[in-house]
Amino acid sequence: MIVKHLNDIVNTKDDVDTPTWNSRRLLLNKDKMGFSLHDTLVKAGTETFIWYRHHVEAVYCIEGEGEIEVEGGRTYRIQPGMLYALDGHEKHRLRATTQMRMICVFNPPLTGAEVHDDKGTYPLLAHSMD
Ligand code: 9YT
Repeated sequence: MIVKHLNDIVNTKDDVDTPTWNSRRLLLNKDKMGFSLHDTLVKAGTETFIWYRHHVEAVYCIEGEGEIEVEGGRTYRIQPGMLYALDGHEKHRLRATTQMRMICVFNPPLTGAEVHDDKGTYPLLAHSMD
């Protein structure tokens, strides 16, 4: 059994900070759960273009407000209690009006090193268990 606290992650290599988001990676590929689990802060007033070409991701907002614009599709308001799941590798723009706190789950699990490349993509560093 694995037991961790957010405080064990903050200011370690599993606390990944970028200009638009700060991802505290609670469970990673090394934990062998088949998914990774992140407590992510999306910074107020930012926009991030994201395309998870190799991963599916579920995102559950627990604090803050913003929106997600799906390329070629709709824009959805994000507020606490809102979930979106990128089951089709959708390209999207994430905008935070206020700082948003998001619980993110990835399959395949991230290894911990990933930040978005110039195409908004994370490289495939781990493989799905299925
Ligand atoms: C919500 C979102 O996709 N933010 C970008 C960071 C990513 N979720 C991560 O690595 O935690």
